[in-house]
Amino acid sequence: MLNAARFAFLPVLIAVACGSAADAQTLSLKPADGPARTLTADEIAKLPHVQLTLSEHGAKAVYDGVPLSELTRMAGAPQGEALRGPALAQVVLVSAADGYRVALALAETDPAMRADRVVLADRRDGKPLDAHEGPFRLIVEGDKRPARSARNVISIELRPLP
Ligand SMILES: Nc1nc2c(c(=O)[nH]1)N[C@H]1C(S)=C(S)[C@@H](COP(=O)(O)O)O[C@H]1N2
Ligand SMILES: [Mo]
Repeated sequence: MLNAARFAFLPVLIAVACGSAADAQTLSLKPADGPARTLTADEIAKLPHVQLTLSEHGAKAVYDGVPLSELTRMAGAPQGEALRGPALAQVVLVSAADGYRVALALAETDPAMRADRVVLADRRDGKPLDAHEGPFRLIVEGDKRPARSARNVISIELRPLP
């Protein structure tokens, strides 16, 4: 009886573990003012994507991802011709599950400003990113070292400098 009671907890434990794994498949998108919104991996998969081929340690990997400009636009950031003046001092702060953070200038992420693309990748070689780097990874095209390529990205915030 005691053993049966103990095993009765197993499905509960499994459900809790799966629940928290599902919660991690989301991204918090925070405008410069106003509340953050949460995007699921499914919602991100439906946004426009671009493809980048990266060579890491000699091996090639093809990443698919959403241009960061698409996400900053959804968060109300100015783009293109409107990205001038005080907007040039806006920062895009990308944070990862382990506390790793990468700051970019908003203008760096704008395809009307720079040829090198900045992307939130959600697929690698056609498959969803694994637990080591996913579900979302920042890719900064043209970087000579992958230090800004934050793995396990959980939030993107617009931060106007005071
Ligand atoms: N979340 C997170 N992303 C990170 C890091 C980190 O410590 N945490 N390290 C960075 C550094 S310095 C490098 S070189 C690459 C290493 O990526 P890899 O583990 O896929 O080789 O991840 C980058 N992204
Ligand atoms: Mo690194």
